[in-house]
Amino acid sequence: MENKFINTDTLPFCSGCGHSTISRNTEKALQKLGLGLLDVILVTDIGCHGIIDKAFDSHTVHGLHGRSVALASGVSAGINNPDKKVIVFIGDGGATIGMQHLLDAAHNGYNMTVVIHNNMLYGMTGGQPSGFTPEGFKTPTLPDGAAHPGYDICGIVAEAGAGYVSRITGIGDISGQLAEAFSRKGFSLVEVMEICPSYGVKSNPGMKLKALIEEAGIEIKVYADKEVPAYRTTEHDAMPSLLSEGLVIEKEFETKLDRPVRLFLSGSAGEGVQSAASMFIKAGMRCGLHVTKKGSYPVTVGVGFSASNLILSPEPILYTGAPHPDVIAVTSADGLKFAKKFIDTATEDTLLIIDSSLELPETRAKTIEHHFREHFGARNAMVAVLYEYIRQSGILPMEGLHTQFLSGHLSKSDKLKQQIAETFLSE
Ligand SMILES: Cc1ncc(C[n+]2csc(CCOP(=O)(O)OP(=O)(O)O)c2C)c(N)n1
Ligand code: SF4
Repeated sequence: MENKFINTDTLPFCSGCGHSTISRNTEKALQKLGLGLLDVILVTDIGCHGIIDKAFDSHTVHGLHGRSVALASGVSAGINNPDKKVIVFIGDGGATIGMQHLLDAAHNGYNMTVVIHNNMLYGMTGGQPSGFTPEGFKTPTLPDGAAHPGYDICGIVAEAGAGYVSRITGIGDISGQLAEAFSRKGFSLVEVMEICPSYGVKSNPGMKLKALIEEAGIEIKVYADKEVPAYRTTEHDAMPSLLSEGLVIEKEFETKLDRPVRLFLSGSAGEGVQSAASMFIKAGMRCGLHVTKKGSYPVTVGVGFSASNLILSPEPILYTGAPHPDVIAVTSADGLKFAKKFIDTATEDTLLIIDSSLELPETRAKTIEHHFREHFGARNAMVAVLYEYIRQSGILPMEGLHTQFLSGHLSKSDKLKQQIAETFLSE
């Protein structure tokens, strides 16, 4: 079977880790159900199991430890579409930390399937015991073994009102059991018993999963299988759309752009990088293009770098950000430092547009240098870079860019308007 959801043959787990079994069988189960990439939203938690999200080509959201169910509840209520499949991957550690969220999600019947990766310990941090560690099970930090049995989470969520709950052993083909849970509307949960070879087996030499489950009295069974009304967000509960009317920009101009173009703009906080980026993508929208913008800046938003990763494309764009931009624009020393990783890996096809005040780094990219800061001021350097790029590339009509510029707050400066007119519009 060819992979549809998982984009790699090399999963990021230790050899023999039960997380691999779950990931591979999730792929299989989703295919069995005929779901498409855009039908699935995978919400992952912190922990080894959570690092799978980069290998998943569907929508993914990665949250704080123990909070993936809470996040998924918001996602589920927000999209309010039972035909979309929200899947939560969480460890036994995360499920211990966020148990209340599990109860609430089950109680409210939020549309999601939670897959608990129960390897009976906190894997990523070296094997501390969780609330699910069975009595007598040893971990690196609990060499004498757990003093109490772990929580029976299946019994607890079934009691809280979940429609479908099962505990299974994560060995062999478990795609059928996963598909059963994925096919349910409302809240469903599968607890998969598995092992962490790196810490679980090491602390319990000779351990066999099936024998351990049996000796600990952990029941492998379906705990709940009933019709429960799924949660529906009512108009009263619904949040107003985040898509403000002001963001609807009608097509006014034609463009000759026939393939995606990815730009990485990198400058300093407070120097208008984000505003310039917004102006540019809105100009793209005026030309009927699809656009994305992903901003990056330190949490201390007033200092350091400010960068924006843009994509403009004649086709719909299914992601934000681009690891290999076609154009790198750098207007300050902070920006140069932050853009280093892109400049270092640039190819002969990349265009680097850089302010002349900066030391030109070694790069394979074609380079345009200009005194943007000196001529336009630090605050307007990135706008000028984008005008220069349009002048040289012609990917958008200058008229489209200028119309957007005049409608935005950047154009409030008469001096800048005049400089732009003189430099870019005079020919
Ligand atoms: C609130 C919080 N506490 C502790 C941590 C540190 N931490 C990161 S991963 C992890 C262990 C994860 O264990 P589990 O959820 O069982 O997943 P696994 O690694 O076994 O897949 C811990 C404790 C954290 N990131 N956040
Ligand atoms: S440390 Fe354990 S849980 Fe983490 S990937 Fe390795 S085997 Fe799996």
